[in-house]
Amino acid sequence: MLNYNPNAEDLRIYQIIDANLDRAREGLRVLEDWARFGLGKEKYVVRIKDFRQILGKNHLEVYKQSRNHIEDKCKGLTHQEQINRITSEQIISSNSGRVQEALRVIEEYSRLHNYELSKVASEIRYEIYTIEIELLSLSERKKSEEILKDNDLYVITHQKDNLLGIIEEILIAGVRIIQHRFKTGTDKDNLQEAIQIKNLCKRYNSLFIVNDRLDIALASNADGIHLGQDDLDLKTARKLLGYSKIVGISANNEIDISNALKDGCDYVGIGPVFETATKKTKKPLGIEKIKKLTKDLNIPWFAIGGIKSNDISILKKNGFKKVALVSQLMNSEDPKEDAIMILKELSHEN
Ligand code: TZP
Ligand code: MG
Repeated sequence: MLNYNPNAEDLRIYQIIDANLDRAREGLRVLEDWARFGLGKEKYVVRIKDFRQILGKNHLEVYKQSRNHIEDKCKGLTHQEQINRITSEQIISSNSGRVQEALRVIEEYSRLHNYELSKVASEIRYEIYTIEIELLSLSERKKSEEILKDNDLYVITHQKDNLLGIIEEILIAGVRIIQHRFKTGTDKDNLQEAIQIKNLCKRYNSLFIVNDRLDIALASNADGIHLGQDDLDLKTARKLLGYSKIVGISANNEIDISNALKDGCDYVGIGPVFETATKKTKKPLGIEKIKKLTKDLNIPWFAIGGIKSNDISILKKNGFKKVALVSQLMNSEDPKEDAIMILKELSHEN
């Protein structure tokens, strides 16, 4: 039972609870502000705010009063780790940890005299374990979304002998989105190659996306997957990949695009714009049709199919801002110089 006329031992316990309620609420506020300003995720803001308010209601006067009785000799102590914290991920992790620890302390010390508070602390602690993972995943995805938004050239691989060398040249040129696409070969070899490309992309702060194969995407820790209409459906892919990865969809008509948007895809590839030997069976859509399809599209979209360097200016004149290329760069004599030139063309105001 709560003692409104606390003795020295009660006061020590109440002081622990007082300090940890403050600690938990401060940590929650840090998480809430990241969910709000960093991620724009209202769902998490509402949940975290609710936890802060529950803890606030349980922050009784007797707990607050206890801090006047005993001096805290460790006030103001900091740890080197606090000074080293720089990235938003580190801030989320350390503050989730802070909330979890504080709630555990409250849970233990209030169990005997305030069972209700102990129970609430335990319930919120469990929720924070999940929220921490989800906020971290969403932050990772947000970074990928920004790369997709800020970059206009998306390069897709072809199976080649010197693929790693070509990709590195393209990355050196400044391309920040690479999709690994393979239709033959053993899973073992394809996975090994995917891991090597992933490592290269990481070195150049670039997105690494795997075509078709969710297992290879997962095993190579790709940043996302690209799926066609006959591949695994978007919802299943999202469920298996989690919140941290991006999912791109190939679409060539209104229905595919609206389904992809409804299911929450991160970008779309639309085409073929022109005839292409890379996908011989697909009939080209042409520029006008793609203009119609993308009129109201408000997620990143990449025109794909048969695009050569000298098509970029006409595509730009028609409002196409982003393109995806396979053969133009994979079969180039000088992939680095070609990529630099295409990037320059894409960046021209039009
Ligand atoms: N999807 C639509 S067209 C296409 C894909 C994968 C192939 C594009 O290749 P290329 O060589 O750039 O025409
Ligand atoms: Mg496919």
